[in-house]
Amino acid sequence: FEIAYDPPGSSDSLHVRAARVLEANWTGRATVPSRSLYPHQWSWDSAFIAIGLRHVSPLRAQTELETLLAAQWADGRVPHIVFNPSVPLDAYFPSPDFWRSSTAGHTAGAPRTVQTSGIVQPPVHALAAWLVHHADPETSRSRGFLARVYPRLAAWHRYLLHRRDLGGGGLVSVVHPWEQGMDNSPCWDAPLARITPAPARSFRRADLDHGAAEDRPTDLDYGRYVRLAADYRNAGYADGQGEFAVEDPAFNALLIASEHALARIAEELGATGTARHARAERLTAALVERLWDPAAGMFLCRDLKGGGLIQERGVSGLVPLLLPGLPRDLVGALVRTLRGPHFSLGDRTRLAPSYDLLGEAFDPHRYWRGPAWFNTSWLLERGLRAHGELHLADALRAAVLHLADTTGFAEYVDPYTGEACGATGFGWTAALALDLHH
Ligand code: 9WN
Repeated sequence: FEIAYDPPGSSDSLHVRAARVLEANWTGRATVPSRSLYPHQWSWDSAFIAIGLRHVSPLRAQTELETLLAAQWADGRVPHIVFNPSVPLDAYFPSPDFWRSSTAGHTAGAPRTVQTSGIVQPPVHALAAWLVHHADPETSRSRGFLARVYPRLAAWHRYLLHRRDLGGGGLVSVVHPWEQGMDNSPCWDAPLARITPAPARSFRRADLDHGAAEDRPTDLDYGRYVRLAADYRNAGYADGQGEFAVEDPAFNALLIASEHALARIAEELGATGTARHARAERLTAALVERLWDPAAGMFLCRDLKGGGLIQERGVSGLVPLLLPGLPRDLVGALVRTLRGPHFSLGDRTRLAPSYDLLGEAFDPHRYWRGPAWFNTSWLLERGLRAHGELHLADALRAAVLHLADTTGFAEYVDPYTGEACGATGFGWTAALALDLHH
């Protein structure tokens, strides 16, 4: 008889095509986001990739996270890039000779055997470790996976909570737009405007060898990224001295979700998770207190240097929907905002745009200034489902699967047309489509 559906594993299914991307991007110890644009290991990419990879190879998913955590600094920070020594220096900018982790990062405890960047990315890792464990608890237990990663994840959270509470209100700050992961979001325009850009001739962008200039950040953005990173490096990667400090809703929401996951990991290891759950709850209260904007009906970023909430609507302000412990009325408001004119999910867009459709800076092709990304859609899908918004969650899931597959697993897409932008064969697009396919 005819098989009327497409089960995971059938020869030309999405499962197979997505798994092929992850296979092609696998280096033996980790998965690169893109063979062309991003030929090293990235921190939050690896966490998202592990979440999908667990359906193909739980062991590889565990290795992915362990490789990243092996590059952790003694102060607890998990670097945003772990460099692959066999990739030529000019393949990606900024390269290891810019970050100089083993010398400039000496005091902060950078590892000696691997080269890394000195900034961080959103802490999706404990959440990923917990989900990876669940895919195959037997292999995980036999390898002592959770016991191995737990102390490193705990030190990572400790670093963020102790060294990065720059506002003193309990939330974590990012000190560079690359740390938050949505590099050129209009949310950063105001805090970045105060930064004197490094001269364009002082560095060479490798991204323009692979990506269309109109899909990427501008040279002026890059000048400021370089200035901020160089200042941080020149201060020995010591925290609390830089000119840029922003409390971001997605970064903090991911920390909260990961703190809950870490509590569950502790419980699985026979300890108590009570203190961690309580901490996650306190962080949730701080998130609401410091970043919720009732008029916008969503969370906003707080600029610690310029003072106050940044009046730009980025998708990051919807990501806290992920938290099961969010007050009911805020959940309702977030869902209304997601469906309303600024994001128009299910109406004019099928995946949430990265930035306000009505915002002055909106650009449907330029990176984080409007295009829709698959990681944020995955986070919103999880959140909608957790809060019982099944109709919206189902539609978003279907859109992720369809657009990931038909674009060749694009890095991001035009939120109106679904046209592919950036790289194809992109790691987290393949991984998160795989996860939602299961
Ligand atoms: C800088 C790897 C990374 C993602 C980020 C995305 C982009 C890097 C870049 O690529 O940033 O870290 O060179 O533009 O913005 O979210 O982790 O995929």
